[in-house]
Amino acid sequence: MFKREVVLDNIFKYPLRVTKSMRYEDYVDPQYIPASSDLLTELYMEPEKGVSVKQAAGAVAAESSIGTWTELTTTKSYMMGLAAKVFSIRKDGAGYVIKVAYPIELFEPGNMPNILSGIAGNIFGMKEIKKLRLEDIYFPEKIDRSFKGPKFGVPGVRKLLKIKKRPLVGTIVKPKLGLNSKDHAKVAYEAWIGGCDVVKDDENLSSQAFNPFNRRVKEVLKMREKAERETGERKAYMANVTAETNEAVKRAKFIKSQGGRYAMIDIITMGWSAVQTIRNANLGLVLHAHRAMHAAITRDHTHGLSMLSIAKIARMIGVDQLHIGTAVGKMEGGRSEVKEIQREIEKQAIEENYANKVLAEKWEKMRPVFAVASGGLDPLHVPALHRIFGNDVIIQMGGGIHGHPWGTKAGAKAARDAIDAVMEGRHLRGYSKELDEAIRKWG
Ligand code: RUB
Ligand code: CA
Repeated sequence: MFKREVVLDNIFKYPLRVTKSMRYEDYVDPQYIPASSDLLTELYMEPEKGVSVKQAAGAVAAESSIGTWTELTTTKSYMMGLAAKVFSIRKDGAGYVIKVAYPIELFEPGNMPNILSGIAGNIFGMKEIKKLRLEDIYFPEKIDRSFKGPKFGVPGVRKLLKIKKRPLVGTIVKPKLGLNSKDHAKVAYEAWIGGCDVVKDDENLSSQAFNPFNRRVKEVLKMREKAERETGERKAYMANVTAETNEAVKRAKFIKSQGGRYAMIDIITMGWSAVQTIRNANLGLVLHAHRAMHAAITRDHTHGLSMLSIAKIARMIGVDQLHIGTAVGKMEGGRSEVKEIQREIEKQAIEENYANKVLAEKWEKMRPVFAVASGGLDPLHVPALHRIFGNDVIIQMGGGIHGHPWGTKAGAKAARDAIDAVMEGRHLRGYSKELDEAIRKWG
C-alpha cells in the first residue's frame, strides 16, 4: 500500500541503524517502507533556529517512541524494533511536512488517550521545534477494529428519522443561555412544526438553575411528541449532556428513560476518554458531537492539530454526527478543508492528498459519520451548502431561524423550504412567503 517516498534525498545520508546510542537524527530513515500494520502520522514542522530539519524531525519520532534527549543506560536491544521512524520529509512553505511510522506495538488498542499521548503528546513542546501541527493520522486495521465507531452513523440516523435522501435541517435553541425550560420547549416545538428535523441545545447549556437538565428534557420531549403527532414526521431532540463523565452518562440514561433518541456531547471540553466512556456505554442513543474549543487547537495552521485529525479520532471512537464547519458561515474553516473533513468522516476509503496533507485511509467496516454544518447560517446559504456538501449533511441554523422577522416557526419553515426548493431544483425566491421574508432580511 505504501511506496517509498524521499523528497529531500540530499538530507538523508544513511539508513536507520538502530543502536543503544541513538541520536535524534538516527530516527530518520528514508529507506523505510511502512508496514501496513504501522500507524502513520503526517505533520507540518518548523525547526527552531539552528536546528537541522533532520534533528527536529528525528526528535518527533524519538520522543513519541523509545527515545529521549540523552543516551540511556536502560535501553535494551529487544526494544529496537519499537523505534518510530521518519520516512519522508518534504519542503512546505516556511517549514517541512514529515511523515512518521509507528510500529503498532507501541499502542494499546482501544485506548485513544494512550495513542494521543504518544503521537500528539510531548512532541508539541520540544525545544528543537518551533511549530508542529499534526495534519493527519493513518490508523491501521487492528486499531480500527479496537474501536467501536459510530453505532448509527448516516444510515442509522436516516432510518431513525425516516428521511431517505435530502439534507436534514435543524436548529439550536437560541438565545444560547437564559430561556427557562418551558420556553425552551416551546421554541423547540415551533421549530419542529415549522419544518426542522432536529433541535439541539447550545454547547454551553447543561443544567443551569434557570433551565435544569431533567426538567428541560421532560418538557422538550413532551413537545416533541406533540410535534410528531401534528406533522406526521419523526423529530429529534439533541439534549446536551456535557458534564463530568459519570454525570454525563447519568444524564444520557435519563434521556433514554424519557424516550429520547439523542445525546449531544461537547467532545473537546469533555475529553476523549469521556467520549469513549459514553460511546462504550452503548446507550442506544445517537451521539451528536459539538466541537466547542477545537479552534484553540486547530486554528493555527502551523501548530496544533488539524480539524481533520480531530474528526478522524471522533469517527474512530464512534460519534454519529459531527460539526465540521460550513465554509460559508460565521466560523473559520475554508471550503477545501471542510470538504476534505466530510470525505474523511463519510467515506470508507480515502486517497492520499498531497496538497492538503491528507494520508490515505481505509475505514474497514466503520460507519460514516453525518457531517453537521452549523454556525452563522441562514436559509439563503442552503444552495451553496448543498453544492459543497451534497445530501449527506445536517444543516443547522440558530440565528438564521429564530431571527426570522415572523418568529421561529416561520424561520424553520423558510429553512426547510430552502432545502425542498434545492431538492426540487427551484429558486428560493418565490418558493414561499416565509422564504421571501428571509431573503428580505438576509439577502
Ligand atoms: C450556531 C452556533 C453553534 C455553532 C458552532 O448558532 O453557535 O454553536 O455550530 O460552530 P448560529 P461549529 O446558527 O446562530 O450561528 O459548528 O463551527 O463548531
Ligand atoms: Ca484504517
